[in-house]
Amino acid sequence: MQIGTLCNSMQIGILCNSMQIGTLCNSIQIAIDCILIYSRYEKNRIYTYIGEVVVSVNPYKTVDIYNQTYVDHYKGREIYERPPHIFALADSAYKTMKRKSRDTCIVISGESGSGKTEASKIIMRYISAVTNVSGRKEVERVKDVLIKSNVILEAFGNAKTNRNDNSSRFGKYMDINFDFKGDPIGGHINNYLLEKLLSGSPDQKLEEMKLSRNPDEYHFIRQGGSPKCSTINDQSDYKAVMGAMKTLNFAFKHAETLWKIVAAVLHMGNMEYDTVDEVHDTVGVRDAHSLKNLAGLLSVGPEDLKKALTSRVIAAGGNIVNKEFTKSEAFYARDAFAKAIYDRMFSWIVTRINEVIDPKESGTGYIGKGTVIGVLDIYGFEIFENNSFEQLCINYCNEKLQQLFIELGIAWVHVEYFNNKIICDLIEQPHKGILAILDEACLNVGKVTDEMFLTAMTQKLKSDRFTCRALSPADKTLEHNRDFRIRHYAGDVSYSVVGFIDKNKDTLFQDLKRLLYNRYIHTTKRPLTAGTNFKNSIVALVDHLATKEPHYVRCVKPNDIKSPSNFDEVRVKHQVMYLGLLENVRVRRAGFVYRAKYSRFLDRYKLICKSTWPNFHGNQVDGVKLIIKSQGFEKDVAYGKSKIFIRSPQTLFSLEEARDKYIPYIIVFLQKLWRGGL
Ligand code: AOV
Ligand code: MG
Repeated sequence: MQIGTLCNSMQIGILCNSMQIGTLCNSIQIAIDCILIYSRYEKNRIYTYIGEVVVSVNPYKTVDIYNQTYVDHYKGREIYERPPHIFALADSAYKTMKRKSRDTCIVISGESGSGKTEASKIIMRYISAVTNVSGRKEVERVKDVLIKSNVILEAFGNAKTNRNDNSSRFGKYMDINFDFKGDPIGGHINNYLLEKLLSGSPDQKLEEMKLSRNPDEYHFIRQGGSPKCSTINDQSDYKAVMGAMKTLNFAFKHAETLWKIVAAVLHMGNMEYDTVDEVHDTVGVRDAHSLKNLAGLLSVGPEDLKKALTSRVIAAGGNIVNKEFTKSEAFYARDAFAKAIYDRMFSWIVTRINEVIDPKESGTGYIGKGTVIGVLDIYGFEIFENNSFEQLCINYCNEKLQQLFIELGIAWVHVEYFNNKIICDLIEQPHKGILAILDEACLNVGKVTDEMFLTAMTQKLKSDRFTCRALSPADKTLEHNRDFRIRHYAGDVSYSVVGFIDKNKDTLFQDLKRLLYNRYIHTTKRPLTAGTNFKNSIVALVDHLATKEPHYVRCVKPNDIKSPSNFDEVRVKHQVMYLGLLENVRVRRAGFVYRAKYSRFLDRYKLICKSTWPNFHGNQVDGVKLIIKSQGFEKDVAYGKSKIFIRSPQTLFSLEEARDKYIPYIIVFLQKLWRGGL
């Protein structure tokens, strides 16, 4: 606490002093935040408040802090009344939603393996534990379905990676809908950017699917290097998934189809090609047997499949001709095809789950959507040794979220902060931004190389946040004619353009589509690129979040060795920086724990002040000022354009208490009014 006070004054210092002192103070602030996080982590206290944000450090061990005693401890309490805990944040989001009938959301970010998905599950379980006190059967069913839907999504959407044994390869946003009593009645899921797969099913299934138990036999699984994983029990997980599918009413034949598709994708990865014509560099499928297997799983003819995998139909000079693939084209088509099948399957699963959890289907009889708590579990900022298109998308998404965080927090008060908008514009602006330039490069299939795209960016982008040039001859972070660098809020990131065009195009060759859909698709409309699709979904997400009252969880990974007893200070410092906690600190220095629109504040507290009760006819700000004055809190508030800001939680508690005190009188007042006594 003392350190905090010391730094308060330092932090204020940097806002008015020179940049250099600012940078120095930034690192002092980061160091102090790290000390604070560490001193709690050391005592097994994995949660810390930094400003309004809950920082969660992955304990990499079971900590017994989520049982019923803890639930009771946090249920219905004000956030600052109890030690920092994710339950306090979940309860705060829930209370706001219930008390104020306001939609709220919880944004969870952090790097891979930092504990985001676990945090989102803990929040879901907490909400499940504190709702449905009257024990309605339909509500219990809704809760069960919501929790089980997660099991299915994880089964198909998670994979073992170097950094996390159970890594979500998709970003997930889930709305939970509540009725007026505050009980869950359904939900809705959106997913963003899915990557790849791994699975574990019993022998009989494998036999049917013509699959082997040894994961090393599959090219796609082998890619990861280490498919076996001590922390994951495939057999029991498989049972849990099948159980979850049953709860969600997946028809048996649908579940079968899903496993078939997984099998097909694995088989597809094993497809090999031999050169059949050296001169024209054309290929044939090496193994007729696996081709037959795959055709069987996809329910298409082997000959048709072979044709689609080794050639494609193109329009040339008004004629339709069959053009054979070169070997590299064939491999590319194979992988694109497998990826697209998997991606579509995952989208199908999400659609199906959404049908089941739709509030209209809940059986609770509740009409409408009620109020909502949204939970966002999304990858945080990524800086690797080699950064590519995926990192650009992820980092762009984080810039957008950070911008929203800043806008919702301090739009009205002057605090010097990193302006994310400049970077968002650099990436997303129509016609001028990086994604637009990339889309343009993708229009000329086969003619524009990644390197030409890089040149186009250099010519068109005029921003000091973007460069293709190394800082000095000694600067090895930027390879000439291959890399570009962006100055993100969280730091500088160099991206390699290799593969950008292919990844952005991400289109399935038309013949493969035709084969699967069994009909001709008219190709007049160009499909949207991966980058544009991602941008559109993130813009929609941010717009959606902006309508809600936000709560933030920032997850921190204490070390890279999944150890429960190792706190790597350098790694944690980086994360404190990337997670935007510093900006959050600046918002905190401005120092307000609560904000509300004038109209809302007036409605809620007008009853505690004689001059505003029962109706105040003047300007809303004046009404709010009268209420504040009547309680003597003038020094603890600030007035923004459309909102009032309150500095300390105590003020808020006192306002609430006063309100509770007056409510019985109001009821008597209203009763008299109804009886005509007034
Ligand atoms: P992520 O969601 O942030 O990574 P997870 O939530 O999957 O990370 O956490 C990774 C692993 O850390 C889990 O499987 C647990 O073993 C452990 N863990 C995390 N939080 C806790 C906790 N509160 N208590 C106990 N163990 C925990 V990624 O999806 O890879 O971005 O892509
Ligand atoms: Mg995850």
